[in-house]
This record gives sequence, C-alpha cells and structure tokens, in this order.
Amino acid sequence: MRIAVEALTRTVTQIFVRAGLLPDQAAAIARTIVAGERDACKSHGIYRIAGCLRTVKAGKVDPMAAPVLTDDGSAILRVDANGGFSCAGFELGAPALAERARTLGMAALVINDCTHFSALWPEVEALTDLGVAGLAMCPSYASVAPAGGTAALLGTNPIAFGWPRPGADPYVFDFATSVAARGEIELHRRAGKVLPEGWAVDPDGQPTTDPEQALEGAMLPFGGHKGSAISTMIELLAGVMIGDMTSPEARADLGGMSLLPKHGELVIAFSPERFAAGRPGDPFARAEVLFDAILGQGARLPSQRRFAARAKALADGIALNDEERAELDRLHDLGLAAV
Ligand code: NDP
Ligand code: PYC
Repeated sequence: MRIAVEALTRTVTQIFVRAGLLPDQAAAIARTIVAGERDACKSHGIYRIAGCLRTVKAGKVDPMAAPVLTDDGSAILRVDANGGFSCAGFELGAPALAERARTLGMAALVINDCTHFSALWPEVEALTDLGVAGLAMCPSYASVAPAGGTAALLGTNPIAFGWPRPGADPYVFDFATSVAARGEIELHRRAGKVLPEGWAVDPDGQPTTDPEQALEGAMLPFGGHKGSAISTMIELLAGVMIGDMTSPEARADLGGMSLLPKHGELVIAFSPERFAAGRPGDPFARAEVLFDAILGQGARLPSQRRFAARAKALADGIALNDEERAELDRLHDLGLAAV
C-alpha cells in the first residue's frame, strides 16, 4: 500500500492535534516524521509517533508550548522551546539563522528546553535550501559507553552537516555518534533480529548481539576513541556550553529511557561566500570538483540513498505495510489512550 506524502502528513498532523498539541507544533512534528518515512529513514519515521504521544501523556513535554525566538543582534540566536518539541523551535529560528550567517559570515542557533526525537538532516537541509552550510548537533540520553568504559554515559548524540550545491541535491551527512542509532536497536528488537557484532554491551559490560540486552546495557561509540571524543564534544557544545542538559542529566531527569529526552540543540550556519571572500576560486565550484572526485572512484555521497528514496516516494507515494497502516489508524482513533 502506498500513500502520498501530503496525505501521510495530514494524517500524522491530525494524530498530534487530536492528542492535544497546538496545530503549529503538530504540523512541524508531522513534517519531520513524514520526511523520515519518505526518505526511507525508518528509525526516525512513523514509528516515533507512539514515543512522542507517550511523552505527552507522561506530562514530560508541553503540548501547548509555543517557542520564542530571542535576537539581540549578535551571532547567537536563541529559541526557547518552552518545554515543547524541538521541531517547531527549529522552524522558527532557521530563517533568522541563515540571514545572520549571510550577514556575519557565521551564526549559531541555540534551542533550549526542548524534547528531541528527530533526525537532524531535515534541519541542515533547511539551511542548505537557504543557501548556507549547516552543522547541527545535540545530546540525547545516557545510552552509550565511552570507549574503554562499560556503562551507559554518553548519548547517541547525532551530528549532521549540509553543504549547498547549486542545481543539485545538497551534500548532507547525518549520523549518531554511536555505532547505530538507538532507534535501529529498537527496530531490531521489534523484528526479532539479532544485532551485528560490535554494536553494544550487556548490563555486565560484555559484548552482546541481543537487542534487549543492548537496550538494558550500553551501545558503543562509532570509531572507538574517535567517536567517543566527538560524542563528548557534543555533550560539551550542545549541552554544557548552551546551559542545557547533558545526556546523563537528561536520562536522570526522565527517570529512564522509555520516553523521549529533553535537552538542547546547537545549530551553526556558515556562509561559504563570506569565508572564501578575497581568496581564489568559487567555493561552490571547488566543492563540486571534490564531489566529482569522490564519485569518480565509484564511491557514493552520503544522502544519495535518501534522495533516491525521496524521489521514488514523491513519484509513487510512501510504502507502508498493513501493520503500519493499522497502527496509524489506532493512534488516530484512540489518541493518548493508545499509548
Ligand atoms: P546511518 O549510519 O544510517 O547513516 C549515516 C550517514 O552516512 C547518512 O548520511 C548516510 O546516507 C551515510 N551513508 C551510509 N552509508 C554510506 C555509504 N556507503 N557511503 C556514503 N555515505 C553513506 O545513520 P545512523 O543510524 O547513525 O543515524 C540515523 C539517524 O538517527 C540520523 O538521522 C540521526 O540524526 C538520528 N539520530 C537522532 C538522535 C536524536 O537524539 N535526535 C540520536 C541518534 C541518531 P544515506 O542516508 O543516504 O544512507
Ligand atoms: O535513535 O538514538 C536514537 C535517538 C535518541 C533520541 C532520539 N533518537
């Protein structure tokens, strides 16, 4: 069964409105979730709806929150999500962020006090659409052991980067700094599949391929000590530095990991033209030389798989199985009583 992107967006928006969210929040969340499903990023697609609703029902996120943007004219723009989800907060701040980066060369958007569940590529793509390069990062909740450690401490801490390519899809990467996103472990658990070796340790710190044990124990950082250091940097820049919660604090605040975490996010935008001013060559043309060389070796660019899935979904609709359709109907009809 295939469903058009617009129709799925309407359905998901209605689910959130019926669950008591302000229409602006509901629509922003629906756009993000449907983008995940459209681009074949199942770990942050419609499967996330139930978790969002559980977090609303538990009173851990404010369904009526309206984000507020504060702009003192400096390079740092601030959005207070006021205890709501991050999506509407990012949408509020993104145009001002891109504008400030064009004016100053670079600028940062700090989002505080938000519940965060989403992939970051929709955000860096929103910036490349506005003609600037973007870097986004956030903590999550303690679920990853530092390299050499045995217990959950760091978050799965995603980091995403986007570079605008005139006339082509942007260069975008977006990944968890754990070997895989926690959402992937959950999807393996639901499908009754074992995990690949090297993803996680059990509660005793021993390697495991059992998703249940992994969820109770700890995931591992990607790239050993290198991923561990990048993840720690994210805790510092997008937690400590912006005066918001680190992953261990977010987990303690939530009292577990069955709900979605509340913390902050840091998004930085750069104007390639401003940085390259006075230097030889056009930065966008020079970037294309690099991308051509990568592709010329038979390698693919990150997000190429996603853009291909998007093109198919826009042409033919998004494929949902019977179970997924039934779950959407259930969430729509029962609202918060479904979770
Ligand atoms: P993946 O490992 O699936 O993908 C990471 C990136 O690498 C993607 O940009 C992907 O592009 C690219 N890629 C994959 N294979 C190749 C290849 N062979 N050559 C070139 N590029 C490649 O991502 P993760 O599982 O680590 O993360 C999934 C999502 O989870 C992310 O969107 C992240 O933001 C989100 N997340 C969110 C968290 C939160 O707290 N909000 C926490 C952790 C993760 P492509 O998509 O085209 O394959
Ligand atoms: O997939 O690791 C994850 C995740 C954590 C919070 C939102 N997504």
